[in-house]
Amino acid sequence: MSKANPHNTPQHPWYILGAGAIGSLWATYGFQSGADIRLILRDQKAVNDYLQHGGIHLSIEGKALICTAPAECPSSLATPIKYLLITTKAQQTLDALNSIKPHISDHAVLLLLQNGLGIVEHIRQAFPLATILQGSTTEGCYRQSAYEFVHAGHGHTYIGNASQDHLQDDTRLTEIANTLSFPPLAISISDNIDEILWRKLAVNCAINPMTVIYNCRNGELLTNPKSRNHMTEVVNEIINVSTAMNRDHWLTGLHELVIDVATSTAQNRSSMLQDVQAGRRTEIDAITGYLCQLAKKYGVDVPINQQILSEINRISALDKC
Ligand code: KPL
Repeated sequence: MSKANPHNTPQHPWYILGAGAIGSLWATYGFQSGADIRLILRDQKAVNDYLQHGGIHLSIEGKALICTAPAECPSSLATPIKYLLITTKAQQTLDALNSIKPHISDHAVLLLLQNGLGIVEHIRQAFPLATILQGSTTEGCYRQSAYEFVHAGHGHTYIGNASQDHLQDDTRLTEIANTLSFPPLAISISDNIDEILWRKLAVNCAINPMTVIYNCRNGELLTNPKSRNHMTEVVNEIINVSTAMNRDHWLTGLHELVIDVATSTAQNRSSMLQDVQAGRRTEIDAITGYLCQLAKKYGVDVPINQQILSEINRISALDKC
């Protein structure tokens, strides 16, 4: 029996592209609250594994929640996609979107919820009529095994119009936010999502690659004087880039923010450290790489971040040997 949908739902299901930690978090709470959620997995093998595993298992404070939402792969998709939540890793996004492009309606709503920046410009070119939204979340969720996740900490999520995009009015945005606010996940709309994403990028530049270089948890970056100094240098360069872009006011208190995030996530292994340890490609190009591209465009020297970019690429290449 299908569950009643208490949400102010769109007429069409929400498809979720990417069953990593954040995609699985949304899929599970959405499924549990009766929303029409469909997962898009990489291929038929992934769909079979998902079915064999009995769906996604999410544990939260000792309770286990299960999501058995329908899962499809690019070759089995039938219905046109009107609402798509994109939670793939930044570097996988374009390939994943291209694999389902024929199924995406011209005027679809595409909401990106992932670390890193620079992808939206490519998506806009490929889907010129779509409404492209971006989001940022502080929900803490990590993967234990293929379809097992832990919702480790509650956070908040903001969404907003990607800059220069077809502007959605606030009512429509609120409606979209409501259709994805599956308790306990809460989404608010922001009229300056670019600022939120820029601050998040800065925090990710200052923490994620450093945990790989120093091979440590987030909190240990602060207790080791060498890594702490190194982080300060990274942050100073980010502020210089922001100043050249007239965005310095977006980074007020950045040094303190980085310390707060490293303190409140002290026990975490950053997503980049987890990627390196699992032999996966990292998001460095969409994080430090994107910062370095902007630095070049605005004529700002960022030697420390350049060095970090090379170092992470070197470490990732070694892993593949
Ligand atoms: O976003 C993160 C990540 O690991 O990607 C932080 C904030 C650094 C928490 O671990």
